[in-house]
Amino acid sequence: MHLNVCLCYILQGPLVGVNPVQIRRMVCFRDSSLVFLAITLFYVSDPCDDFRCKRGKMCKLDQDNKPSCVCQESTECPPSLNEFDHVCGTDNKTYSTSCELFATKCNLEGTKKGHRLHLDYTGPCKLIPPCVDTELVQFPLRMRDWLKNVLLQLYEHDSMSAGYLTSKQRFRVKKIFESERRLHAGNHSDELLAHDFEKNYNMYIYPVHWQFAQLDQHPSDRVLSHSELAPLRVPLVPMEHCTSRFFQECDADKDKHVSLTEWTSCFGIKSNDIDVNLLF
Ligand SMILES: [Ca+2]
Ligand SMILES: [Ca+2]
Repeated sequence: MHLNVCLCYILQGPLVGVNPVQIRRMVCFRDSSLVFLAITLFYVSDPCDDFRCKRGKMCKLDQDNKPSCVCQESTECPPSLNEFDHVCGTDNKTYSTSCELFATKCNLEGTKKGHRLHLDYTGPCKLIPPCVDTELVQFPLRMRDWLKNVLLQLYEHDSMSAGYLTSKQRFRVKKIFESERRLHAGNHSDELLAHDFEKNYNMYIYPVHWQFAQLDQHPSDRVLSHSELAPLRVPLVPMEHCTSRFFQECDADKDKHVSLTEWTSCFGIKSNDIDVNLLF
């Protein structure tokens, strides 16, 4: 009878929705006036819980309860909340969400179209003016200055509540922070930025290495893949129309990856100043 009460509770009560495999043991007992149900739940960890799939794929259990990654259907993606969720693909097509784009790419796996499809930039597709040679030369001037300022901001933030930079990183940024010769954040002319790079060259070496290390995480192999570059490139493209061309040309040997040597050279860092120790 008690078992019936328990089952009834599970079917009708607050445990509806609990996966039955999670319920290992039920103990039902009665005291003088009330029926108490004590249900011990052992949450059997779902094999998919710690199983990582790349974007566009999701974990599914096969017949033997083993996890594997399968392509997500774009119709299963959460709907976009607003137009800020829209992304533009390299096929120049606007997708409602990045989930839709990666699901589409996954379902095209093995085809040329799928291989070529990447997330180009955030927001709906728009006309991006071509980047001419003179503009391309100016791009790293601003980018270098921006990297330096991002690091300085993190340093200042860390002075109030630590967390963004490691002690090694803090030590390196401290030198830049304390230099009175540094160009302070702001909109500077390209001439001034070029002059500052020449005058304060040493100050720019670490920020360029730091950004590379931030991106080189999947895997950390001293080359940046298209998807590793994405966190930097994707939000930048709609604002800086030379972004795509800059990173394309950074890949000097055209192997579709940007090596540390290619990266530092793009930012005007001399080969003698490439230092892998700065990546840690
Ligand atoms: Ca990498
Ligand atoms: Ca390359």
